[in-house]
Order: sequence, then structure tokens, then C-alpha cells
Amino acid sequence: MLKSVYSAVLFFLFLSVLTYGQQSNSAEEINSAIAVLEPTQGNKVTGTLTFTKLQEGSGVQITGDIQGLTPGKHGFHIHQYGDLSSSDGKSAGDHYNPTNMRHAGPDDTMHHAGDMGNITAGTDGIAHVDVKLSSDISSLIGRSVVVHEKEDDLMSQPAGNAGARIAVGVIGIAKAK
Ligand SMILES: [Cu+2]
Repeated sequence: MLKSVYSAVLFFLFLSVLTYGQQSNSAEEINSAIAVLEPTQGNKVTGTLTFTKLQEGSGVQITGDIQGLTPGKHGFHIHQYGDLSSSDGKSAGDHYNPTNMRHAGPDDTMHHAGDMGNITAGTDGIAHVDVKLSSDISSLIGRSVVVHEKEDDLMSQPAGNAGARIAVGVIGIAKAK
């Protein structure tokens, strides 16, 4: 008798642990993210980018404006870490590259998941961003967006010879509008 009560208690404990696990696994669905870009030391580039989960298939659309740039092309990537502790942006690590590809342009068959090519600033120093990435939005949360001093040649390893990091921003979950 005592033994079966004991088994029943154990069984309920087991059930509650299982249910708890399921609850913590059902994470909130992320539909939109934001990155507020701040200049690295000695620069004045700023911007705000919105990440919107695409409703068809997987992927994300990234839109927004970046200002304070020198006119022309600037390398533009998702980097691995959302760590902005160093004033030169290097703590953001290398390009986000979970599948261990070579660096290239976003239109090449194989490239880093974080390769977004270049943004182009006009004579007003503003670049209008509108790019699509195939990554799932949740895989980008906590990583960073980096804007570079120079053009990404979409070829040189490991980062397109794009020079210093002039603006960085962490990708965070956006507040619902
Ligand atoms: Cu970069």
C-alpha cells in the first residue's frame, strides 16, 4: 500500500517535471527585431534597423537608414557576438558564419550567413538599407550589425578587406508596435 502511494507521488513529480520542460521550451515567437547602431570611437555613424520575419518561408527583411557615412560603399555584416565592450567594435567577433562557409557576397551561392554585402551612402552620407537574409530571425538575436569603413570586395578572406568597424549595434527583440 505504502509502496503504491510512493509510486504515485513519484509519477506525479515526474509528470510535473515533464510539463515544466514543455512550458519552458515553448519560447515566445519573435516577429520583429531592432538594432540601434552607435559609432565606434572616433566615428559618427548612427542608424536604426528593423528586422521583420518574413511570413513566407524562413528569412528576415532588414530595413532602415544609416547616416554619418562617407559617400560610397561600406561593408555591412552580421557579426557573431552582441558584445560591444571594445571601443573599436572588435569584441563583436567575426562574421556570423554558423555553417562554416567562405566569405562572399549575399548573392553568391555560398557565403557567410551574416554576409550582407555593402550599403551605399549618397552625397548626404545616408544609406537606405533594404536587404533580405535567409537566416531565421531568432538565430540573429543577441548578435550584432557592423558597418565598415571601406567597401567589402565580396571576395577577400575572411571579411572582404572592409577595414575598421565604424558603427555597431546589437540585434534585440523589438517592442511590439
Ligand atoms: Cu563586418
